[in-house]
Amino acid sequence: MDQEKRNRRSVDPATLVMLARAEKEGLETAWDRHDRQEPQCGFGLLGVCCRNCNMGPCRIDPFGGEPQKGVCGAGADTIVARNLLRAIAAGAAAHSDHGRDIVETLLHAATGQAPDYQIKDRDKLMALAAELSIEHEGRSDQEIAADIAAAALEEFGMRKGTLAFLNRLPAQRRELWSKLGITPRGIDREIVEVMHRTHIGVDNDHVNLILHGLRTALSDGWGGSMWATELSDVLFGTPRPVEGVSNLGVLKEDQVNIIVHGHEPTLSEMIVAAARDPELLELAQAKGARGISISGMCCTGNELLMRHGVPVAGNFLQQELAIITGAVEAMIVDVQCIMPALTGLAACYHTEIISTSPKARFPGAKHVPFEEKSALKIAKDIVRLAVENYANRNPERVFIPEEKMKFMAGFSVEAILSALGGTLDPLLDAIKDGSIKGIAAIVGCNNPKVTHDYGHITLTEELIKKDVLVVETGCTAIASAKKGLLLPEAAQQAGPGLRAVCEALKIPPVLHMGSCVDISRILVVAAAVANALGVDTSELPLAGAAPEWMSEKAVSIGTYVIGSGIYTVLGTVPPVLGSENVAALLTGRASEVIGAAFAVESDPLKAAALIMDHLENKRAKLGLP
Ligand code: BF8
Repeated sequence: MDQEKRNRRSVDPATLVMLARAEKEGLETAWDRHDRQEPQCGFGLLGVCCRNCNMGPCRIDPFGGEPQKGVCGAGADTIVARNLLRAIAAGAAAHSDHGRDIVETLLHAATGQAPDYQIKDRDKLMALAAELSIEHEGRSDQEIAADIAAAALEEFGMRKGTLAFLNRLPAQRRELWSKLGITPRGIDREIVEVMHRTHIGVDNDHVNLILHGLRTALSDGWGGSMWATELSDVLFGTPRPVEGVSNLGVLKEDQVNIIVHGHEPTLSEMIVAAARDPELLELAQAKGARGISISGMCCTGNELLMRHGVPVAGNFLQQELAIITGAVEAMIVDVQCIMPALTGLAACYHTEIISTSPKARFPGAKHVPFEEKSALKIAKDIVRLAVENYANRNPERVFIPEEKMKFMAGFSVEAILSALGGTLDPLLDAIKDGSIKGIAAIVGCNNPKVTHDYGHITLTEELIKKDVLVVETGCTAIASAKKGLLLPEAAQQAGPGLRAVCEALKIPPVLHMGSCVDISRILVVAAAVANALGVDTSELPLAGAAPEWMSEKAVSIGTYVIGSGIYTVLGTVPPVLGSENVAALLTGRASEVIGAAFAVESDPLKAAALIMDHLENKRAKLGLP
């Protein structure tokens, strides 16, 4: 492949070096497989293909020719809306099922069935108890935690009222949802109802369908994801500012390298503890390694770096490249965003892919079932497997790129408040006087359809230059970490207002707020700012963006962000253009209905301009300079 074509694949130097290496070794990556999919199916891209019953598959001619209806009579509006809803349901399910697992871990920890887990943040436990009106006087932490877990579990299946965390929202927003009939009820219930409504012959009205899509996504953002975040903090500690190192250069030539990849912190926290075990460290030395090095990938990486400063090896599109370094003894995976291609690639090296979740088996991987009741023991067994595998490494095939970059992460809501001196006032004052023009949340994945990390970094740099405070999660935050944007020194690249605020508070202009479920932290900040100013979230100078999104989780996220009143710019096109009505609703009329809409803009510089226009518009309406 010529250099120019390769350079269009990524802006990350470590990735480019490893792509050249992959080519030299004759190994394929997601980029190659994407090229082989071209041209991608036009019906699929437009969302006009329906496979919801066996009279089909049906598709609609997007150019107005025949057919214009599926066998059942469903037209493009119905089909596109139904497909969108199913993507929202899958995304909400992924986040919320992760949330449920964390709730169960807390319950088991509280009832003595998961002895390796403790309550690490008692203050948060007590704050949640107070918020949920759970009695805490004279009761043990375990009793309180068990009640909180029970209250959380209640929200998944059989809720008669609505979600507890909606109380965090301004009254205006809750009233609007109630008026529109989109106040989420049980988390599972909304997801099930998507599957019901999108079955043949149920809901055919695209507006009615999309309203339910909003309700389902809101049950993720203000339910499943928020529970995942809150209770992970209780169990593993609420993040505080912490330093770490990012990119593939964190892998160690002379140590056992273990990568933890996936999403749930339950196992990875134990792996980090197991890697400190003196007996395993001794075994590593006996095998000729200088130590055991743990690094993270994707959102497991984010969970660990937020709480422990564990190095992060890369974001979504770098998972295959990590294996191509030839220096990884084990990649331990749980759920979500783990490419099925990994096992085939690992077979070309000594790397063991170790799957751990009953929900996610990978043919070709070694499966070590993870159980909370013997978490640390299982984690030690897995680490031992990796250590023993060090002897199988072929030093001649080891190729670790040099690139690595320091970062500062750990900006939970609590950490942000503490950096501000315990109150939101300094932030509100900076927004009011215009030193900070607004806040942009940039989140989401990588996608080989667009240049890896280019959208994330370009949009982030452009916005901080214009005095917008940027908060990030997921693969976006890892992109910024690799580029050095998560360092306090990056404030030098910011506009004068933001720079002064960051320098006074000694914080970076881009705050890493965690994994993708932690976008719930961003919702909490948005609600708190709205409450402090006495306005609805939709009136604030806030914006969201997902420049390189690809997963169904991102569809749910985007939907709950606009449902929460926050304008959102997508960098890759969602498969809705086959219905003019659905596209117009999502990018236009939604603003009148819920106070926010999507925009689609693949050029991050133009996306930045859209966001600046939006922020200026909101500021003007609030009478701010
Ligand atoms: O949940 S940003 S590629 S890793 S889906 Fe996946 Fe997308 Fe990365 Fe985290 Ni989020």
